[in-house]
Amino acid sequence: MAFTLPELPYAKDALMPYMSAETFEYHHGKHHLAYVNKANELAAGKKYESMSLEAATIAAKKDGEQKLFNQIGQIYNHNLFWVSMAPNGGGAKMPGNLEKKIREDIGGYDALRAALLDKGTTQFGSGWAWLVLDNASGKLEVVSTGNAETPLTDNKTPLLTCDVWEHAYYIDYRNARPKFLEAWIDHLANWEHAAELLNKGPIKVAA
Ligand code: MN3
Repeated sequence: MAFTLPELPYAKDALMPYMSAETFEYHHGKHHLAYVNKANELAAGKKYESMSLEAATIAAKKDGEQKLFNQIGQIYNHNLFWVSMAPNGGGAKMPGNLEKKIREDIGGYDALRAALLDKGTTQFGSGWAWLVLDNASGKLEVVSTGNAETPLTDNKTPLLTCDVWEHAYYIDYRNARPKFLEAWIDHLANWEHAAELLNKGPIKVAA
């Protein structure tokens, strides 16, 4: 079994009222688990089984293994999503290194918040909103990706991500994606974790 479902770093009801235990039961316990099971099925006997998750994501993309990439990319994206949230997260208070870098590269917290809201809201259909470090320029950027796509395959280091597939918010917010995004940024975003990833610098993935 190459790919595994990680434990949540908090109890399923720890993010209430902004994300319910029921959402976690479906999103982590069924959707994410299904990606893991399908990835293991598709990767069986192939080189991807013995790679790190990051390397397998990049390799599947590069090899044009789209079916496999969809599953592995979703595992990578969800793994980051769970740790991109924390009880009592969100808001403008964040570690100094991240706050300073956001001020320099994006123009400050208000601009970051507006950009995440915009990217998450305007991503048509399923996808993700991200705060990333561009490995080439060394600057922070806010981007969106569709379906299972991840900035990891575009020479960027993901620091924080918000899932904007309907399954991420339909139980708690119904069709109101902007309300979900606002609550996510104001009350859930795990800036501490993003700051730790920023401290580590550009992600290095062995080919
Ligand atoms: Mn999801």
